[in-house]
Amino acid sequence: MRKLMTMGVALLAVFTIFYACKKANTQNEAASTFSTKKDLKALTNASALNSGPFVTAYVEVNSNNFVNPGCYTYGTPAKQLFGISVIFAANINSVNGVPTLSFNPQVQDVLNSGKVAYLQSLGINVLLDVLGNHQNAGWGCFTTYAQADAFAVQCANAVQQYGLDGIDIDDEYSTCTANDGSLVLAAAALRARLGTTKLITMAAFNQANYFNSVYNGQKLGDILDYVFEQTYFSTNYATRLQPYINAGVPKAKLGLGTDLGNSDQTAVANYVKNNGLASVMVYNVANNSQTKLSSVSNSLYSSATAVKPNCIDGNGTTPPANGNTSLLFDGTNEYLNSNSFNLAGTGLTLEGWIRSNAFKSASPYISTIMGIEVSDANVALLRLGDASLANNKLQFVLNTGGTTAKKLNSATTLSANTWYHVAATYDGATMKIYINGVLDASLSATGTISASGTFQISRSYDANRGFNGLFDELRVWKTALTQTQIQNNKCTVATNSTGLEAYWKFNEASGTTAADATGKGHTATLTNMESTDWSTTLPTCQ
Ligand SMILES: [Ca+2]
Ligand SMILES: [Ca+2]
Repeated sequence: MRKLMTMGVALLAVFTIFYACKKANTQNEAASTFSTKKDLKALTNASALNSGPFVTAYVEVNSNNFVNPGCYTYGTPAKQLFGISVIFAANINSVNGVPTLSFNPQVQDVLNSGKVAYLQSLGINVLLDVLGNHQNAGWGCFTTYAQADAFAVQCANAVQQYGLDGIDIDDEYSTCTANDGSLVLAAAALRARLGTTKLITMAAFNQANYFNSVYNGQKLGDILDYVFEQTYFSTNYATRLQPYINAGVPKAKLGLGTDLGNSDQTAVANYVKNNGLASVMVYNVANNSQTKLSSVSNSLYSSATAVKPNCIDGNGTTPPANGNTSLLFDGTNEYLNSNSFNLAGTGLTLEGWIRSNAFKSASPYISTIMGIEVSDANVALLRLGDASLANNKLQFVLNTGGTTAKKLNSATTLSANTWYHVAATYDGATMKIYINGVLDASLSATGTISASGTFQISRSYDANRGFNGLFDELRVWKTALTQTQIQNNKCTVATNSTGLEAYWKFNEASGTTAADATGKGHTATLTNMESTDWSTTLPTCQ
């Protein structure tokens, strides 16, 4: 059907959108992250999906901007409304009789645009819906594992190339002869090719017939992460879902769909919440969906849906072409305030990318990177300079007991206008500073960290200790990373990594807040700053 739209015939387009509305999409779950260097963008934010019912956006990208799911939030501080956003849709075409993964120009544009990485930077999992196209090829047509695997390889290559979080199986609009055993072959082949860190979901439309077949001891419901039921025209939700439950799909994998053209958003969300289902699936998220999305968020989270300023349809500067920005500080009164949290324990890492425009030229010669500083007895701070330290040397200040903080200074002097990856760790025995992944300095220390209070970036103690330059990829860990971990994850890291407490990617490109990609709520608020402080000057690794 996507193909038809690319023909640019208005009537066909209207028909197509109407027809597509019968359908919905999918979702997924599970998975964590990983990553080879090649695959850095393909971080899966799936851990966020496990904390309760989540909301899935299904976006018809022929007529809607794929930025929009990132614009809807709820709660205070604001959280992203969607856990998953699905690109609708790629196609399965028949090319010389071979099922072939195909992208129309609109889908190709989304894949190339940086919008995938942008939504991922907000903690949203991005999936590609793959749909039949009125040709003799489709998900339901495979009769052997080898056939299914040949197509699964194409899907896996696309996931790798475009940094996606997974594939949404959508068995519609194929003219092939379908058989009930095809889908379990397809899902098994996809799982083998994608591994367990990617999501595999299904948009299901009266298709419970596929769920009883067994391959290698597994049924379709065993392999899929989520099944999204999408016969929107019925409000008998129990009847819609029961065939899948009967075929072995656990409720915790089921999503229930609602079409924004209908008015049952509250009823669907209540049903999801009250029956332990995984997700509310929303078709079709557009630039004017706020009111109906509010019905969903009010039910699930007792909070209306808000819209970020200068975001809808990519207005303002969201997102930049490459889906990545950093943040520029002026060295005077500009800083970020996060919330108050407690770093007590015997493990800590503060790390990130810094690029100084100029080092502090007046006493106390301090340029703050980040941390908590309440007093000498309550401090965990990474900065440049001190009263008795050069203004271009790093200093790691930490209280691990008593009333005096320990201070570890770097041996290396930093240069202006140069990006450095800096990290400070404490493991209960030693404080260390790493620069560009190389151990630079260390100091014996024992005891439990005393650092509880407001976490700030480019500010500590008073207004005269701001940083003049750029920050990117700042992270706080309640564990001491090893040198290898620091070296391997300088550019990006899984948002659900063990011990990761706060993670600011600064990829918003606009607005007055920097999201905490961990989902732990440490949103940082830009203070005394301007929209021009979002910068496209980036560390070279990104
Ligand atoms: Ca960034
Ligand atoms: Ca500024």
